[in-house]
Amino acid sequence: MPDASHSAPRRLDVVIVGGGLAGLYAIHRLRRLGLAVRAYEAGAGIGGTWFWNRYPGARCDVESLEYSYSFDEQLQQDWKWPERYGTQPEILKYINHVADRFDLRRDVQLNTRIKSAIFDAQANEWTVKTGTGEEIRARYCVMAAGNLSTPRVPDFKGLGDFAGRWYHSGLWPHEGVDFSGLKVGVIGTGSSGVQMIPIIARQARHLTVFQRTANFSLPARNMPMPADKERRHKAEYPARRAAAMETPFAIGGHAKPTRSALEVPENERNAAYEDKWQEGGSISYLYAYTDLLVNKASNDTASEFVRNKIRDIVKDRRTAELLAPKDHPIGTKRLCLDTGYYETYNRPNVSLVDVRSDPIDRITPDGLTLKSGAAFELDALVFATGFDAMTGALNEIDVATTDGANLRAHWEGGPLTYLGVMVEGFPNMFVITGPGSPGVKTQMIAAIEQHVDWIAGAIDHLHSHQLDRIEPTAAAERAWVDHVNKVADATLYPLANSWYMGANIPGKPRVFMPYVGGFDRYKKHCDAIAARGYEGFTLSRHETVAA
Ligand code: NA7
Repeated sequence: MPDASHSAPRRLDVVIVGGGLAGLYAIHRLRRLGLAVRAYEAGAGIGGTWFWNRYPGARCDVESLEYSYSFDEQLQQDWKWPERYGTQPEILKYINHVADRFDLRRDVQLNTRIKSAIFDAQANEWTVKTGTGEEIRARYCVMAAGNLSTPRVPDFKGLGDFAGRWYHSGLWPHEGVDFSGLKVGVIGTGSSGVQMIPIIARQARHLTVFQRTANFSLPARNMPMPADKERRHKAEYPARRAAAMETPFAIGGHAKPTRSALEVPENERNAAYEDKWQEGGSISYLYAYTDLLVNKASNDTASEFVRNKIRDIVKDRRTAELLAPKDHPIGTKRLCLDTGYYETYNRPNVSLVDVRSDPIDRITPDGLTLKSGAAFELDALVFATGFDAMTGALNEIDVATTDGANLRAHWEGGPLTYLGVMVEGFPNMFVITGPGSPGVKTQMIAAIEQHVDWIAGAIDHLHSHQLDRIEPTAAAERAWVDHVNKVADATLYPLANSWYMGANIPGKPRVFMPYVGGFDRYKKHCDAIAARGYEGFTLSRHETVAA
């Protein structure tokens, strides 16, 4: 790597951290304001999540006709999704196509990790430094660093001594991994584990799954894209996108529920769940009734239906009971979508080990041992153990100001933001789908477009009013955080120990991070705030000092 520490700093209007779906759209949208922009991406390629997560079976859990950019009608008409749900290679191909089509690559710098971002209050500009010492100065800083981009390998003793190969789902080798003939261990049964386990099971000599928490999973019912479905969807694309904006998950095509699960007789309710189970997809299931995410008794009916499905599918009684989640209501952790997940446990070469009752004690040269002393011989070990979600990427960067603010300190008790988009004390820094935003609870690309469009609107407003600084007030930030908590507390979400809560990272503050009041409500609120002249923000003009 060249040492760029002595060259003159590059000057931009907007420095963007991250070259995934959010960073790329930010380049496109902010360029249209005539701004000089550039994105810095740690990976050797663009695509963020879809660049890194190359584990077997990696696939989006939102249907591909929905999970795509909406900003260009011709793009959405031209692109052909071969399957109901996009695979990782297919989505990465799409992202690369978008980058070429809109000439985005000239403003992306790859293999560049941002180490610090310091706001100079006097000069009214951000100075961002890369891992090689390169310096970039810009009026605005857009953090598009991702919510699930800081892979986490638990701090197990002895990992350095393991004689086999080990992998993390989010850092998967580009050349792939051949597990043929190997004794493989997978730790973790979240979305990544649930997607990879059926595929690894077909390759491995033996697969041992180490499960701490059983997760609910529904059949994806993936299939080749039906031509008539694609035709119908594309004929109505703009209207469908607009309709999605009016839903809580920013996903269209599902009839709005009208009744509580408890208003319906049991046989009728189970028939409705059966229809959703056969249809496949998580939104459809959780949208069966109005109150599945707010009323425990209603949720119990939906949870029990899936537990019974697991008991029907998995032949070994003990394994079935271990796989049937009982410690959280369905939907309060990310609901997984699978292809043959539960069926995999009927294979003779697959075994399930409960590491909740008997936790992993240490990794050994030839496998791992549990606290009880039980030992497992393994040739390869896969960590599907998730990410330091939502705050991990920003906490890895030294974000501070010359006025003495420091983001890690500001977020010590849990992340504080206004609208999930800005942070008090950090002027002109925008976060895409950060904590306090509904992003991770929605069709992410819709949320990304909404956030970036809102930010573009705010910058445009500043410029047209001869202003150059925007920052939320402490009161507005406090009120938003309180609102996010209040909304979450009225739901069942806090009942689960999830990454939404920071519960997967030992020592991380337990704060419910996403806004779960619905994308529709959030978007209207953001629009109203802008229409009222950016209520809750201080907008000002600063005499800039030439550097
Ligand atoms: P997740 O959903 O965070 O899942 C991680 C899994 O790893 C989960 O089952 C964890 O159990 C398990 N885990 C984590 N640490 C340990 C230790 N120390 N011992 C045993 N098991 C452990 O990550 P994914 O990558 O699957 O999915 C992330 C998101 O990507 C997903 O929500 C979608 O939005 C796409 P736990 O539940 O914490 O007990």
